[in-house]
Amino acid sequence: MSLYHPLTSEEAVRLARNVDDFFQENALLTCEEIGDGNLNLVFHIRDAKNGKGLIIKQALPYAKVVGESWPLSLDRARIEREALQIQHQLAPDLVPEVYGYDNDLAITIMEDLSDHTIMRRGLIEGQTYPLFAEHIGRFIAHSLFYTSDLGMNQQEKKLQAARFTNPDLCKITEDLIFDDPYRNSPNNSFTEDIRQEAEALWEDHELHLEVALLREKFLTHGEALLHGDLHTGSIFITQESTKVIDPEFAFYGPMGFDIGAVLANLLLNYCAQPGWSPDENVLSERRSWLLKSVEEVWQQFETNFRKVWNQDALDPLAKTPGYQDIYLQKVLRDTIGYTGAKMIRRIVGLSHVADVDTISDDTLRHEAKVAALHIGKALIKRGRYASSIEEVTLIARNAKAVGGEV
Ligand code: SR1
Ligand code: MG
Repeated sequence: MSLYHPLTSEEAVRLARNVDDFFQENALLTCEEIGDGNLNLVFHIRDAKNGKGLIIKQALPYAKVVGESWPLSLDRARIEREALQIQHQLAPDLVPEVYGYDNDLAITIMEDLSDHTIMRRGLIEGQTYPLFAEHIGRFIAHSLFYTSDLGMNQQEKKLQAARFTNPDLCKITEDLIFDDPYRNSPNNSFTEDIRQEAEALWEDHELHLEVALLREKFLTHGEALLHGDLHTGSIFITQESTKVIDPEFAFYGPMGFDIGAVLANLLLNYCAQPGWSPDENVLSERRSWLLKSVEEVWQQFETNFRKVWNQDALDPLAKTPGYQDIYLQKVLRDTIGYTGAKMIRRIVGLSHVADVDTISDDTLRHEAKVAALHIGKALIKRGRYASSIEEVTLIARNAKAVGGEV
């Protein structure tokens, strides 16, 4: 019989007390359920006296955002926890520490990051983060390189890929990113003011071809252990620190998918900023930072990836002249395509982003959506032919829908 049941706060506190050497024996512990995502319960347990805390995350057997009619495997809790442990090993300063777990209850007990802010919230409020690009570029480079055939034993990699077979969560991505937006799917969710733009996506056969190729790559190219959902809601941040959380969508897929997730969410915020910035000067500063970050995230990824490749590559042919450059060009092209796909899904698909949807001014919210669709489409169509990251920022800067020139 399964031991699984959703935890009560009392049970969460009991589990927290059992973590070795963490809370003092008689500590007065408080517990708050703070899960605001689509899929899980999240308990924050703190010592009322000194504020020391930890997090217990529990997977629910269905997608919270839809309800019990959308069942999801609880094994994703194990997948998330194992991915966190691997990523923490590869980038210890950039991933929270796991203190414990219980596979039957589908829980992971981990470091409390409540002194950090969710990056999406910070960006909406106009914050900029000077170390973000270096941190996330290094996280992506290390977590991808050392779990790929380049950086780990190729037989162990196959066994590891089997442990990260994640069909339920991959199906969410396959449907919500690479299917629904391109047809009249009941899963789609968009406002009437963008119906014309949404319906144009259903008829754009040039776009469909590129999305089909991106989808095929997502389905078949097990290059590295991806985070799988690396948007700005999966990143906790301060001016000094960046922590990547929530890898429950982890699986072996194409590297560009993770990088594209980061860039797409910077660009969604870029499209939304007219709705958040108090005046033109602030808007221009924030947008410059966002576009600079798009370029720097890629550059930091590339620099770190080349460095670990040159130091640690295990593949016998890795040092072949020209191979590294061709490999990185492929990752760049994939990144650009996935960036576009991840922008479009957040405007017309099931699950949106607060950056755009919570803009209070109707016109600015509408314009943000149109801009995101415009840039997203252009990136998907450009991806396969691109040769530099600057092509992405040029497309964003020049998009008519954001007040550009083209
Ligand atoms: C039903 S889950 C919807 C979305 O939330 C997650 O963060 C993923 O991005 C997923 O596509
Ligand atoms: Mg998540």
